[in-house]
Amino acid sequence: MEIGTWEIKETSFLRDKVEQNGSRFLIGNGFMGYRGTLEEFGKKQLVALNMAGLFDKNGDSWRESVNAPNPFYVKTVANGVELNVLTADILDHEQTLNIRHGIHTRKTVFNVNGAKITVKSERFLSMQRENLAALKYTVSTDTDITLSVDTYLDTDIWNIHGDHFTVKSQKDNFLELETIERKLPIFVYQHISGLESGSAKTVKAGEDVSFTKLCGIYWGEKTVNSDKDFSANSELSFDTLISEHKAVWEEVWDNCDVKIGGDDEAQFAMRYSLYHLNSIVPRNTDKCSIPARGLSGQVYKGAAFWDTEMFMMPFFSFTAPNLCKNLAAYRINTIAGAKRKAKEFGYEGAFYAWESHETGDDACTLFNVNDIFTGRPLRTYFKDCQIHVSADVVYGLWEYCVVSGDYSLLLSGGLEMMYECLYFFYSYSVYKPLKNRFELHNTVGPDEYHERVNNNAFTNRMVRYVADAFESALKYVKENSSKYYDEFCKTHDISFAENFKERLYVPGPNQDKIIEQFDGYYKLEDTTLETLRNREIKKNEYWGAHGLASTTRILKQADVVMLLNVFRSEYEQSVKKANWEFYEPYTEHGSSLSACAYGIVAAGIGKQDWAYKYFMKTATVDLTGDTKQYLGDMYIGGTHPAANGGSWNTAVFGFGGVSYNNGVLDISPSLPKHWNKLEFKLIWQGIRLNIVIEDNKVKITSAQPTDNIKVTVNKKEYKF
Ligand code: IFM
Repeated sequence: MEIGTWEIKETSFLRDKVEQNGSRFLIGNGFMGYRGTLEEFGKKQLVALNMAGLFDKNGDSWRESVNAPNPFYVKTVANGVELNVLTADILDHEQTLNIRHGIHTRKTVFNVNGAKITVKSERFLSMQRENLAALKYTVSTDTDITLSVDTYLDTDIWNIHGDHFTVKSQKDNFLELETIERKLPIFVYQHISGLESGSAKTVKAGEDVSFTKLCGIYWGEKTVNSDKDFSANSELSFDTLISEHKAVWEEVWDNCDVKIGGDDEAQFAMRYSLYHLNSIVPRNTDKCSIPARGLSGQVYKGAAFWDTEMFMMPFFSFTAPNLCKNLAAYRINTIAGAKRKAKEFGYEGAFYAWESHETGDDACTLFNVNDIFTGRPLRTYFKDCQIHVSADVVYGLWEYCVVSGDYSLLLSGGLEMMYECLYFFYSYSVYKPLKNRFELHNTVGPDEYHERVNNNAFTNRMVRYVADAFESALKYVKENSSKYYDEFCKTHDISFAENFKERLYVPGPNQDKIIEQFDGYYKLEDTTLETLRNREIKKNEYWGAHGLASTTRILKQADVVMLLNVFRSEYEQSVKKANWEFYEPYTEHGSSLSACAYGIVAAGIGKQDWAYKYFMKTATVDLTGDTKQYLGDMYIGGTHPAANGGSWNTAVFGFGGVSYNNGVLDISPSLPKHWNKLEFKLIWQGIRLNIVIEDNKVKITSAQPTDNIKVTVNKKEYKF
């Protein structure tokens, strides 16, 4: 694969890369994502137009996001030979993704009995009109040929857990569908210009056959009047549509680009990560969040995890607060599901879904991985014990408020949500009278290989965060909206909060400065990753759920180091260093969420080489495809938005040294040795800042008045 300034290019057709390139060459507009497959592909090549926020369940299978019919399917036959890279003779092939503008192109030269026939296509999902998908397709030839080109809305698409719609009616340019479970309507339109689809004709040497195809995809309430919307859109030319689409992308880059001097590879990987984040974030709704595999398909059921709040929202809160607000509001909107889950497990308050769909009910099952030896489902405790998710959700909301300075969500369910999460933790906790403290037992921390542990340091500290954040939020509401505050206090018993906060046990550093990941971690077998790999009997064996790692110190992903990352201003350098060095050799990085935490903490403790290594690992994850593809026998490929967010976090919080405490934004950079410049944008409390770090100097500029914000560099205050 070749990498340019703003594009990736595959310069030959590689059959064994079809699946990986489907994710690498993904285009998306937040409403839908289209895998980087070729026009002639179908289900077997994992073709999918993955819809954000639309879910369905077929029979007893897992509920998952819906893939709509393929708008870009084209079947081209020249002199009786189908121009299909899978079957025809290829002379030349190029597949390109332009990440500046979210445009996918391909060019393939086929040899059909001596005739050189070139197929070119260009496609995008409009950032300006979210329901619109557009394709331009051209065939040219150096010899006279008979050619037939056919394009339609193809239902031969990839699904992991069964079909998700039935066809209610079908006309030439329109498909009316209905989802199986909730009977939601999906309307798909097409408008083709410049082609008589299907009919064979003679094309002379040197001539082109070219057409454009616009498709409109609508579901749920949006189907009402969608015919009018689509016909208005389809009156516009491909060129007009692509220019407005590009203009939106230009604006996106203007708000979020990160420039790295002296390292083209890192520069591209950084932008590629930002491209993915911006392609998949919902732009016009607070009814869905970002799935753990973005819009690259149905892996992980198309559900949103803690990945959004802890790994992606920092980027959006600093570069696109309006979008971040929607993500925070999604959790407020789905609190009913979280309350149902708490009740189901015998608790109070709001226990958020480990895998969240549109209602907030949990898509995660109690048997979420299959045993590779027996094929039987394994009992996993992600759903019932990974309680930190309710704290992560609060973290996402509260950090958004602090960074943006916009606290309005507190009055539209935010304060309530914080309260319900805190109350959930209170109901989950165990009071130890002899120690006079609350503990959290039977939990799963980020390291999912050790299930049902007591006092996981990360989880307990996150719960303390919820208690602190709730206290601050309550104070804010009291000072700014006394009526709301009075009503809230009348209707909520907040008397438990202070006591719970004060007596909640948070494991701290021991004498050797190490924080024990959970009670009893030290007693586990002290072994190495290599030993565990050698013990594997079968490839893709799952190491958790009583598997290989569960009786050892080997961890799946950053756990204590995740704690040190989230609360990096709280722990002394020596504690961070000791723990980083202690846990690093034990960490498998079996999750793409792991590397950035190690990278950020490393950057803060002077381990620049390590930080760079982990930065590159997180930033290139979707370029190299160097991640686990299977969990047991479950396919888990696709894109990795948490790692994409992790790239920004490592660059800005790690190398840029950005932190904020008590209303002050600080920039204390430490760049990798070979970077001669790092430039990024931040919106801090409504003020747009441009930050350039170069020659050991930090230059901050803003086009807005900055009198109301406080910014320090290396902890010294400057006026600018
Ligand atoms: O949320 C993560 C989890 O931490 C590790 N397994 C994959 C999930 C989705 O990315």
